[in-house]
Amino acid sequence: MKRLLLVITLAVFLLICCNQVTLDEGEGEGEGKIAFQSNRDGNDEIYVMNADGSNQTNITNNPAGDLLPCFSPDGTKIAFTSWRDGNYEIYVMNADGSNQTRLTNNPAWDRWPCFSPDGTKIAFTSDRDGYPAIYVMNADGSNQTRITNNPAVDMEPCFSPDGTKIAFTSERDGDDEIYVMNADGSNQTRLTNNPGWDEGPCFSPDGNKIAFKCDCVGDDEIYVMNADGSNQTRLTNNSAWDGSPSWGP
Ligand SMILES: [Ca+2]
Ligand SMILES: [Ca+2]
Ligand SMILES: [Ca+2]
Ligand SMILES: [Ca+2]
Repeated sequence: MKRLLLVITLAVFLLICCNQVTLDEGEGEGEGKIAFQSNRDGNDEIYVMNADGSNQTNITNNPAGDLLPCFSPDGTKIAFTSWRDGNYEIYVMNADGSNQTRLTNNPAWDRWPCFSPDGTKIAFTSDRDGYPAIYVMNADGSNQTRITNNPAVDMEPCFSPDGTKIAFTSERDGDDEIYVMNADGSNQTRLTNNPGWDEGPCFSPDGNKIAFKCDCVGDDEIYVMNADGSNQTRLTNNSAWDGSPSWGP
């Protein structure tokens, strides 16, 4: 159940945090759009819609699972995860669904793509080396490089607004905690140290703070902290599930 909740949390987080990008007018097909995942047509597909919910359109139309969309910052492309070739791979397509192209190609699970702020790189999670780790590749799929090397689960990469750092979630210290590292994988630093599951890091637009989710007090609540991990403050306080923080501009 925990694992299911985690997967759902990650999915929702990525859908929201990665995709609610307000795009400058005229920059691309995806301007002002929200990409999301739905199985309303019988299997998981990537949809886009206007920010007011109108014009919801299935842009993958593939019988395999298509999930975890992430808009490029200029709105022209969407990276996503698909099972269409027999295991999870990272794909990219134009914002209208055309030109769907596979970027990874190996029997491991490659998931959770997220563009860098300048659109030149995609961070993602893969277990190709035997354990889920964070990788970065160029946006065309070249130069796929593992930047974490811990046998525990590392996942949910999220670039800082200036592109110099990546926040992520790791189980390396026994339960999920939020970590941050330089974009090349150096200087991996734990930011949280709570008994619960700390997940879903999301930078503030100025990069000074990180929102995340933790069940530290018995159920899932949204927290915010300084980007160095100090001053962790609970923002929600109720018995329902609270998660998937996304920091607006
Ligand atoms: Ca599909
Ligand atoms: Ca794969
Ligand atoms: Ca924890
Ligand atoms: Ca709650």
